[in-house]
Amino acid sequence: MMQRTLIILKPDTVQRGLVGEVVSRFERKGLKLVANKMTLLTGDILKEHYAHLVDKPFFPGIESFMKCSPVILQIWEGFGAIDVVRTMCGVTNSREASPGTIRGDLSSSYGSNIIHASDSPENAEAEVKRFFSDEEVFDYKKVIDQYSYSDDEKTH
Ligand code: IDP
Ligand code: MG
Repeated sequence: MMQRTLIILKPDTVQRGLVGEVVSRFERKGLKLVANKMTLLTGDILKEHYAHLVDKPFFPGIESFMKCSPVILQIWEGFGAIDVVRTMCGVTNSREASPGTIRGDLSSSYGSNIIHASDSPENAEAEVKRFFSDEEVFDYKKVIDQYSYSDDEKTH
């Protein structure tokens, strides 16, 4: 199924100059960038975005880290994109993430772990709406699209 997934390139990625490295991986994978912007996150939006963690003792640390620098927000589209991107990210704790994954290759931290990515269709839909208006998300064709998937995948 064609899906859209939301990612946040976290402050560590912007500060360490790794934005291009991560974006390049998604491009080479065959995913399509359909929305892209830089923003400074606020406490309110972080409490909503990380609602499942607000009561954890480490939440204040996450909040101040996520606000310490602008972040890059993007939406990537592709067949099964939500799971594809999560698999490419690796597990949450970068020290345990497999080599070859974004976190496994680029970070040695639990909190400063490069990237957020939607983890389910329901959350992807909510997160796309949380960070982007309809006019900021682009539906467009690329000439290469016809080579990126087999015919049965294109129809879904
Ligand atoms: P995810 O980013 O892999 O989906 P979540 O459990 O949703 O992981 O946690 C959101 C973010 O909160 C993580 O990416 C990480 O930066 C931070 N985090 C989660 N659990 C811990 C922890 O136990 N210690 C420090 N930071 C954590
Ligand atoms: Mg999560």
